[in-house]
Amino acid sequence: MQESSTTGIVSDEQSWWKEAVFYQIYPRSFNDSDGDGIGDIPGIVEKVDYLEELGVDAVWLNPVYESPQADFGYDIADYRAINPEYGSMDDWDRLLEELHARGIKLVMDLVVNHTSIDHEWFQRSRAREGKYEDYYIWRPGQDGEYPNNWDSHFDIPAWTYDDERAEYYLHLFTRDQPDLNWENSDVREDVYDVVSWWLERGIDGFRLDVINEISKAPGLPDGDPEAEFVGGEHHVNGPRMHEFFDELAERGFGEHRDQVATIGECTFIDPGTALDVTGRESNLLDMVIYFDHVQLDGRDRFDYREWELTDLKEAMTRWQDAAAEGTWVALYHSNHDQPRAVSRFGDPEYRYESATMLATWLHGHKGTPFVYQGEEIGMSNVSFKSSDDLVDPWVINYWHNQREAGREFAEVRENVERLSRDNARTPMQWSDAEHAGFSASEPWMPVGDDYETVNVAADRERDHSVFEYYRELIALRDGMDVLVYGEFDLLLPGHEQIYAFRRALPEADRELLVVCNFSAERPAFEAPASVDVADATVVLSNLSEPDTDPSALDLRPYEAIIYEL
Ligand code: TEU
Repeated sequence: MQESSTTGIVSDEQSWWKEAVFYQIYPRSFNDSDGDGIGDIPGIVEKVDYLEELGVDAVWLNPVYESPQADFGYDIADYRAINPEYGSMDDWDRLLEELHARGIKLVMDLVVNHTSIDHEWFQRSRAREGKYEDYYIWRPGQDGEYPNNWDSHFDIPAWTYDDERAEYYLHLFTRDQPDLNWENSDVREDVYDVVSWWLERGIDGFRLDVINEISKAPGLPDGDPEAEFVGGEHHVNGPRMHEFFDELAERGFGEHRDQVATIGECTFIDPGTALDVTGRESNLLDMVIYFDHVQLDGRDRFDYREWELTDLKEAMTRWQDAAAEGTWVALYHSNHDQPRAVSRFGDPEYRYESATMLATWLHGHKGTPFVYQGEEIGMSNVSFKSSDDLVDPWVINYWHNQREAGREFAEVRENVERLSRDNARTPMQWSDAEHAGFSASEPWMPVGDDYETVNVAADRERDHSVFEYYRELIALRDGMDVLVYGEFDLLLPGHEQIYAFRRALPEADRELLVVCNFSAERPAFEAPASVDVADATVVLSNLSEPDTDPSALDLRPYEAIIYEL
């Protein structure tokens, strides 16, 4: 397994995936090698040296399987084939080889709550063919109405009527993503075969999409179809979840389970349930992707609301407490489903400062940091001039509902610009060349307006670049057990501008103090009496000439400093 870290004295059990920094690649928007405007696998291969230079240890690749792309790959038509737009299985083999040659691991996306309507299983199920008849969740309507009052995550009813079968099928996401019926053991066996098939190809793990939704509530359908629709939080953590998780771990992951990383995306999860699924009750997951900190601004309901820094502290600390109790968490402030962090938690006017402060803040917590493509150069949200600019099915549903309610696009534009997933999916900005160096032709999504100044090539020319700072921060984690395994202790919990905390690994006699200014102002930081700063030295800071004495700091806008105590 993993090379052990330098001090060798840690309280937690060591694992490569705890010590790693992951880089997330959204293939459609990363790098286009063949000039069709769509990113592809050979395009990723062209950039493996870039990943090595950045210093990441593992890649999480969003779905690259055959798919009609109704939800851009989260609607899978064939789990064992590569989407032709992205290349071939040979290209994928090459990618794995090139990453492994550089010591970088590869984690794939496992989407088995649902498939695409184009999947052969669904085609056979809708035709009631043999064992496939119950592969999905089919129900008759209730007097011409939906089978129950469940709403999908994407602002549409969770049921769609299929003319061929003359029944409704359940879909917790788009209409093109029917939910698999996990109650059926044939379905489960087929899923386990898919998992083993990929593990045998030598991958290093899976990120498991919405995995806590696979077990649906008992007695489905229930609920009054005429009652108001209820949302996604009602169909998570179902009654057979632990049983299915254990079976998947045993029969799907089998002998590979201990070597690979399993990262569970768990919607609406609480810390107690996270402890359960990371070992207390079932042993499928190594770590969870939780949502509290990315729902503060209303993103789960597509309805922007103001939030305060103390809300963020509470959301993160709940999960740091869970980490202390023995669960492990994925640390992220960005991904393909989230608006860009610089716009959301920082300030694009202070792009360098806020991008680097947010990186310090995130990587400073206990857990495994994930860097989403473009984050390492401080890419920010984009503007949507009209409804024609919307691409993601979720935001399109939201807009259609608003339009039906009589609203103009101008009235919802702010919500869309702040919260849309499209913000994260614009092409990676490699240079100031046409189409940001992403493609030789018009990309599938427009490039960000700022690509001429915000791009990899330009960033690397700068004295202080976001990219260079990420490199330093990622390198710092290597051999710094306190950053990986140290206890987390929030300081100044009530402060609305400063987010400060301590990390401590008493066994190794190491202690860090992390101070982050989340504002464009100059708040004063005063070290609490409980923190001994007498021997403090600066380990890393995002601005030059940081104050070497943390007992009383006059912080600059978006300044971040890590001290060793
Ligand atoms: O995301 C699940 C998802 O949509 C979450 O954002 C969650 O449902 C929401 O925050 C709750 O309101 C995963 C993938 O990351 C996403 O890209 C897919 O669209 C989705 O599953 C369906 O596969």
